[in-house]
Amino acid sequence: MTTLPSRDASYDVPETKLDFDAIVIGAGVSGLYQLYRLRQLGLRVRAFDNASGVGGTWFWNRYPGARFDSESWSYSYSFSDEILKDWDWSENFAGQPEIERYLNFAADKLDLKRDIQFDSHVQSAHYQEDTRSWRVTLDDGQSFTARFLVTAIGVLSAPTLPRIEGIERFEGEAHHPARWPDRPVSFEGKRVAVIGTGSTGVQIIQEAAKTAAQLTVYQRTPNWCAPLLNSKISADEMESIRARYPEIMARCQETPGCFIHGPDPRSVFDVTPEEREAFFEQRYSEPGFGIWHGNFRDVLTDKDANAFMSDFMARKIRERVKDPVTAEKLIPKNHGFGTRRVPLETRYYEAYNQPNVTLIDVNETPIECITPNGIKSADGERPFDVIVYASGFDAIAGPFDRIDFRGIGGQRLKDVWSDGPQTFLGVLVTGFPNFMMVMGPHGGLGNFTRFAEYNADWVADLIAYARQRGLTRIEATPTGTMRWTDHVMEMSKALLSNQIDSWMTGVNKNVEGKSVRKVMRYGGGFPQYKEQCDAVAAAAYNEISFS
Ligand code: NA7
Repeated sequence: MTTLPSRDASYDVPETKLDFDAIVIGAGVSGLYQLYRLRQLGLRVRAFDNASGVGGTWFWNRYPGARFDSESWSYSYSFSDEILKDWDWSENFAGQPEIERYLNFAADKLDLKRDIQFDSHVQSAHYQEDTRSWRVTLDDGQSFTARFLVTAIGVLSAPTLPRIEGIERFEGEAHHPARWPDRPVSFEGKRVAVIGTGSTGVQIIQEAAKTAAQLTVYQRTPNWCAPLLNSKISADEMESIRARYPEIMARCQETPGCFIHGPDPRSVFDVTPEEREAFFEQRYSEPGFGIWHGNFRDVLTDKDANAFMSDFMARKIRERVKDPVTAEKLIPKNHGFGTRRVPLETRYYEAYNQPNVTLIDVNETPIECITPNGIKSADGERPFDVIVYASGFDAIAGPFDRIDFRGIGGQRLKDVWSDGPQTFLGVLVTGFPNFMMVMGPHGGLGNFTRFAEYNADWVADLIAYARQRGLTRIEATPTGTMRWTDHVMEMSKALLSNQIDSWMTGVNKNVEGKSVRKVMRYGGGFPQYKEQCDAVAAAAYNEISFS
């Protein structure tokens, strides 16, 4: 257990001389809650966000078809009975407009907006040892100081465009889904191209296929997509959900991904082939991530077990896609089911049976360049009215790379993490005192709100602990960081997903230096993550040094 050093008066800075007690970067799901929690402690807090409104991911990703893949009611904030009581979800998997409304509703209910400065892009944040504070500077030159800095900048907030020559030359409409304009963009009767077939691409493709005159999908890697099976929620159903909120939230705390879906305790090999097939069919016919997070326990950890599931999914694609050549192109060959993020779909595969939809495999027919009129591939130029670059994000550590974070002695966070993140519990970084991350690298990943609430509570408790004792400097010890990093590496070994290129392993071929896989997230699941973090708090934050 760490013994606390006595207070060193020479370091005391009256907190009123700092602009704020705490600055939160980000006003999305995690930033809003963190702001609320810190304000509850009596801190003077300011949150900054790039956007002109709250919502983070759900502010920016306003593309047609954007919606939850988590059950709406399992993604709700759980901390406020009032919010749970007064908000009705209209669909089991709500669309972006409703989610954005929800986050505004929560922010208004808690009167959070008065402490959020919108349209404010944080450019740098530098630690100042003499005052044990952070100086945060915006790109317009405004600068603010605070004792504590909490990042709530998301894991998928740094969109990236494909590295294709000529992007700037295109004269039609071109958008990245995470920078979709705040006005309707119609696909009706247009020639539309979508580059990218991750979760975002899939949601847009199935939507654009309904009205586009011609939809051309440029696919580099197919993904294993599973049925979403969304449905409306009636008033009676909503009342029943509301009555079950305590049970739903408790259930989420028990599963690795904080979803209502947790793994079946059986192995693929414990059952007969008929039972296995029936189980896969059952999962395929149920809404949401059950097929991914509620599968046999070894599907995501054992290649042979995974092969059964991948084979089942391949058969489903062949059944649903009429043209056998197109079907084969849509079946992933370089990764097993669930080893990348599983896109949930609604008649996605059927879209390829429509005469207005064409699939181009860019491995066979590479894109050469973007022209003023469209896209030139190895087999010629296709003209388009709209190009959608559903090309993903510089994920997890990417948002951190985009802000000039500097710790003790001016060391840059980007340099400290050049070989991969090193954190304590995914929350603290040695060498960066009073700096805390909600949903940082090497923390948990899954149902975002569930993880974020836990993280933000832990951060608030840590700050409260320090303030109650008059301590003004919080830093993870090197041994703590080493222990956690080793533990994260150890927990990563079991997961097949860590052997595959995807945003979850930090790979983005459109970003310099991001082509090598790294362990980016904690693989032990939420119950174990919570146990580890709770244990540190219960041991008076051993492995953290205070002064
Ligand atoms: P993803 O899942 O990272 O998908 C990006 C897609 O864009 C993926 O299919 C990429 O192919 C493709 N891509 C990227 N660059 C190119 C180029 N140059 N040419 C062709 N195709 C390209 O991002 P999403 O936005 O779909 O989803 C991110 C998460 O947001 C999602 O998982 C949810 O959690 C919410 P690749 O696979 O790299 O071959």
